[in-house]
Amino acid sequence: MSFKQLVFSGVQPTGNLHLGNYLGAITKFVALQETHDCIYCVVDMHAITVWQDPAELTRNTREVTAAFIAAGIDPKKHIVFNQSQVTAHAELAWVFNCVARIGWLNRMTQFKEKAGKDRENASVGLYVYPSLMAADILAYRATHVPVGEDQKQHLELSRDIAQKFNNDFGDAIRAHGFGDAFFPLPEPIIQGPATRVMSLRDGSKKMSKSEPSDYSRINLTDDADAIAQKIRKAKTDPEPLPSDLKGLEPRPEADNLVGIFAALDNKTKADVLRDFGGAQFSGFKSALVDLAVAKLGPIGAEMKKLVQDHAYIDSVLADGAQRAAAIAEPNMNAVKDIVGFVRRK
Ligand code: AQP
Repeated sequence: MSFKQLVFSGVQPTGNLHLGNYLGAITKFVALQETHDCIYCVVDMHAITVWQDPAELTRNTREVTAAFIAAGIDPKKHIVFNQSQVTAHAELAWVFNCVARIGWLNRMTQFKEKAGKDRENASVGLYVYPSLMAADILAYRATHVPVGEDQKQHLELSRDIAQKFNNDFGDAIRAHGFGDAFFPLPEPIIQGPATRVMSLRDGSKKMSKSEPSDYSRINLTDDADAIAQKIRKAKTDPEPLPSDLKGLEPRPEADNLVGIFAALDNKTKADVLRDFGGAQFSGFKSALVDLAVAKLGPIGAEMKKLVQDHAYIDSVLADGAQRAAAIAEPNMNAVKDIVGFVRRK
């Protein structure tokens, strides 16, 4: 069965939105608007899988929404909303909790990293996070999901859940007239030179919201001085930049800065090395500061302005939620029929 192409993705409102989120996800969201119908979600229910201060959660939800709009997402042509306003996410996640296997969830590296050594004390929500993520995507029967490299494993699990649902309920799916498969197997879109932006302090760790050192990341709300300082202090090695990609392989910090430059300038890493091969880091970092300030400065300024306007942001989310629910609810009703739940008609 062929499914209408539809893009879905989400960002958690957990504060410190950074360059990794921007290059790995949000720039892809913006580009896909030209070719696809898109649904972009502020995933507040995912956020509470680890403790969130309630007032901060509200503030961060508005901030991610402002970032989407400031980066160029059009909430009128496409859909922007926060997850908790559409009940189908939680309803479908429960069904998927009963489809996914414990053995599948036990393999998830994000849970292992976030739960750390004190696993017994992690929330149940953190453990079943991937079921909710599958529900986010499949409530809309979305076919394409732009994400950073770190979400690849969760996307594979979403495909496994969709496949098992289609198999387990195959007879009912056919009986209700949906052909051989009710859910598409969603495809990740993980492309370009910055699918895994690394910490500016340590080229072996991903740039992350929760890293205590603010010097490890460029926040989207950083002003020009902060961007310049962080790039100038970024860890490097003493060698000049290499002239080809092979030369970047053993040099994670150099590789990261070249990848960031390439993504910000819409180029490949090879293009960047053609221009800067043999250059010292001081000169390359100055060019990167100019580029990052030119690209991120206007977005940060617009974000800060938009986020003040609670009435506008909340109206975008309410309108988006209404349009999202209009797609998700019929799908959820079909799932209930397929599973055999008696429902109010
Ligand atoms: N470093 C990164 N490089 C490229 N893409 C990244 N993404 C996240 N970090 C990088 C992508 O951004 C999208 C939204 O991410 P998220 O909000 O779901 O999660 P997060 O940024 O990983 O933040 P957490 O989990 O709140 O905090 P940390 O990282 O501190 O544990 C996703 O598409 C993601 O791939």
